[in-house]
Amino acid sequence: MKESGAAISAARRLISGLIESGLGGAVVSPGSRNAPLMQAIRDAGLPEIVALDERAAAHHALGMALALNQPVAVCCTSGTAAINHGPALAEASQLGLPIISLTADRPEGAANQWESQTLVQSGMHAGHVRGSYLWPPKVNSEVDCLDAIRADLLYGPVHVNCPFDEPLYPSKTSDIKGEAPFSGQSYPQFEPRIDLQTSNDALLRIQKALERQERIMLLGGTQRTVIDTDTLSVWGQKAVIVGDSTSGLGASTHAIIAVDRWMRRWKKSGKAWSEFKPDIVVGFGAPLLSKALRNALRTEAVDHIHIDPTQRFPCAFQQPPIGVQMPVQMALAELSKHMESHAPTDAVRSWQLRWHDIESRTRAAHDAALDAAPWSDLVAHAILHEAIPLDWDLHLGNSTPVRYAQLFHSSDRPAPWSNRGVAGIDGCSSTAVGAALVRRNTTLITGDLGFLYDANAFLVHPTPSQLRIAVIHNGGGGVFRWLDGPERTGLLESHFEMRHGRELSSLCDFHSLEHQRVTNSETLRAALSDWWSPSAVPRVLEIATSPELSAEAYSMYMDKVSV
Ligand SMILES: Cc1ncc(C[n+]2csc(CCOP(=O)(O)OP(=O)(O)O)c2C)c(N)n1
Repeated sequence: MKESGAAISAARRLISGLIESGLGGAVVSPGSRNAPLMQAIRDAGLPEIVALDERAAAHHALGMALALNQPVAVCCTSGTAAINHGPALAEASQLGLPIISLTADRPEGAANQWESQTLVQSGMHAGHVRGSYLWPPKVNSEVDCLDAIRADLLYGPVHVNCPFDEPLYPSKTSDIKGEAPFSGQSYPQFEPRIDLQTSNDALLRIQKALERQERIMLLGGTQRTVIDTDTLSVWGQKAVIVGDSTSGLGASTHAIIAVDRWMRRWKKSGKAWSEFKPDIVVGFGAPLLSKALRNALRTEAVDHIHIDPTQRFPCAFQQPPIGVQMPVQMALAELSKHMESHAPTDAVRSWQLRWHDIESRTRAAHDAALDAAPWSDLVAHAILHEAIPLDWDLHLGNSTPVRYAQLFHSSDRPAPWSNRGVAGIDGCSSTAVGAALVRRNTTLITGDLGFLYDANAFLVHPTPSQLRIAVIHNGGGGVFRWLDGPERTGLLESHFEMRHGRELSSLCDFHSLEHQRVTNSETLRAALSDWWSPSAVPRVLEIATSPELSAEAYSMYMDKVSV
């Protein structure tokens, strides 16, 4: 057997170059072709976790990158393993998160030589990454390649395909001394990195555009930076602030978070949209949860400015926006300096008042509407949101959990997270596991289908003990009862909800997760009383509700808060 040669040294040069570019950790999945990368990661002492399922592994990396604010690599073997990085890369690309997919490959041409576990990997993720690279590079120098990767990581994920010739292993046993990383329940030690920032001169254009308009709406979808309260209070004076609880706008007491609820009351009020329509929208983040507001904003022309450090400038309101390529906090802070000197006119004040009047009436009706609700998803979410400790991060599953969370938002709590970039249910648990491994205190509220789908999230080493997962078990995809349509197909239970009848406790046993099941408000409250106390393994709280009653309770609540 040849001495480990080209492959391992190429892997070492790549990993050390990436570490110089700020790489903060890695998630590796078992395989042979990626052995050189695994050894290089370990030899470099890079904090790492091991995850079996590559789809989950890439989401773990996403959660880690999010919590660390630092690039995180995810490394796998060749073949379909590499395709499984796709969903998390797509999510990271929408939200500008720096994950690096390192896919080991057979040597070039192997796919045509009757080699197993081969497919075309070079450029396979091109539609969902900032850049696709080959390592070692063929055209540019390694230095140029690493520079290009570093530049791309400012804006989102990259894919590096690594065709490796054998040998893939060292000829003698590795002489690394000491414990393998993460044996027992030790945790990776990560150092947070300062945000990388860019700027451009579009601010001048945006300032001019803002000066021309009276009614300004600040509109935020999911993104990872929390906007500071000083900036928000300036915007609150001059603009109407609307955003998802995951938008970073939630610390503003002026912000309208549950805008779907607002829209219902407005529609029932009989008042014309023209009374509420903004002249200009300053938007950012992932697509807004509220389809109703997006549609209303499309009915008549509104100007649109869009802030996005990764240069994604959607044509959301029928005309191209003015794009501002800058971190959201930075752009909003810069603009707020300019806005301070412009006192709002009486017309602007009364426009703002109209929005806030509807919002405060809606909020005032909330408690009574909730009190009238029977045991249901709505009540379970209310109790959970009330109880989550302030020093625990909150992740939300991508179905009704993220939508219910809008109703229970509080400006005192840290902004929650949800994978809203492409809104898949496939990696919500894995993302929370990744975040918990570096932040430690993470609560996830998810649905039963999302939990079952991402069951491999827990095939990870180590598993974070400071993770709490509340699974709202309404028998399947409860969201399909919110939609007008599935019921009329006659396929609601079988094809939409997918009533599965599985015992979540079996899955928890399998993964050695603590499991408890509650079936009403009293048992839920009792279970939560010490749910967040220290534990050796993650805790799962299964909250059983009725799908029919849950749909009914939600619709009754919405009716009550909107009249
Ligand atoms: C990967 C992926 N597959 C399918 C969907 C479509 N989808 C959206 S919500 C949902 C049901 C989720 O059910 P559950 O997690 O139980 O949450 P609930 O609707 O009950 O809140 C499905 C299948 C998706 N968003 N992502």
